[in-house]
Amino acid sequence: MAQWLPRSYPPVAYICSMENLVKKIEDYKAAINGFEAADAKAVEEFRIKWLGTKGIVKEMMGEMKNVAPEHKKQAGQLLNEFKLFAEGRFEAMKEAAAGQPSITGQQRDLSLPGDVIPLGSRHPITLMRNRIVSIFQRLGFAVAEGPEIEDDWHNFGALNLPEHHPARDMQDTFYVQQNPDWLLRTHTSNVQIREMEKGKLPIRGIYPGRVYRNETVSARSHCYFHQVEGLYIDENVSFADLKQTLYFFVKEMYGKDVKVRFRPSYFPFTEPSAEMDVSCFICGGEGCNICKKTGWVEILGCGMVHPNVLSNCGIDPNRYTGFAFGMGIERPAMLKYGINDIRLFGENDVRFLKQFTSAI
Ligand code: 2NL
Repeated sequence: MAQWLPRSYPPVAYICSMENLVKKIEDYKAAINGFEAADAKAVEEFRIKWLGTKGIVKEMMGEMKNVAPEHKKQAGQLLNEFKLFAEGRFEAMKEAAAGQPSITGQQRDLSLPGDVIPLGSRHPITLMRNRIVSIFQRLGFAVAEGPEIEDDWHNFGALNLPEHHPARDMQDTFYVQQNPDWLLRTHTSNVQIREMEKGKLPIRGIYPGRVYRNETVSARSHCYFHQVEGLYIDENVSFADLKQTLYFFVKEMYGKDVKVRFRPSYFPFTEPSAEMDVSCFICGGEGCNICKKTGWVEILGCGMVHPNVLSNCGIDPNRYTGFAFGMGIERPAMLKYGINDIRLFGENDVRFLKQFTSAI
């Protein structure tokens, strides 16, 4: 064979220019980036199309023979990079399809904002309860809670309610069918009785909670509602202490210009007993629908703890005296927030509840 002939014959046509290769890889990358795998089947199809034995990456590798020798190194690097890119996308899709988000996937935008977690809001009854309770806490009253299912003694007997008091009637109280001694408490006084029975004096406490009465449900009354009661027992506690404590409460709650009056009243568990009114904070005492044109709104009942109640709890009434009071939460909450139907409190309707997001 003649020595002068070229080493290969016929001469190789280097048909794949670098320009074409770069352009081709760019187009393929764009196609891969635009591809979204809906499910595992689509991921597998992606693998076969791009990474399979007859896939595009293999085919591109085959193109190497058409690249001029002086460009082979650069082309090899480009193709290798492209292969890694396609493999990376495939791995990310596989993980995503398996329900595991890939944090290594190059296509994931980690700067995107997270999912919004909707914030709840406090219930208007909770807002009003906290408001009342925190005023008494500042005077040194300690918060305590107790059971909503109670026995007859802690709800009625210890509170000096005679055997045939109308409040004990089935008409007014929910009894537990399996045990006639058990009932749903009708006030939070059961908590005070339990505190007094512990025998640790003095006692200065505030007792919020849910109570139950067998009432027909309407816009104005419900079969369950909320109360705050208070109790202060020590040596030498007088009616003057009761008045000053409640004056302070009213000024903090309704403002310093509000007037206060006490009316004599009757409760079996206090003697003497009174009801406390404040000058109407809606009309300022002029007379409106809320105060029924009287200029006064009743806000709580109170009195000196009956000596029988103290002895019932093992406290010596000759040494100790005390005062107690009780108020509802629903009515002041309705007046403050402009709520005209008591049933709204218990319906758990988000359209109602979310209106209190920024209320205090
Ligand atoms: C009202 C009136 C009141 C009490 C509750 C009480 C508790 C014990 C002893 C004595 Cl353990 N008294 N509580 C006293 C007077 C009135 O509530 O109108 N509540 C909504």
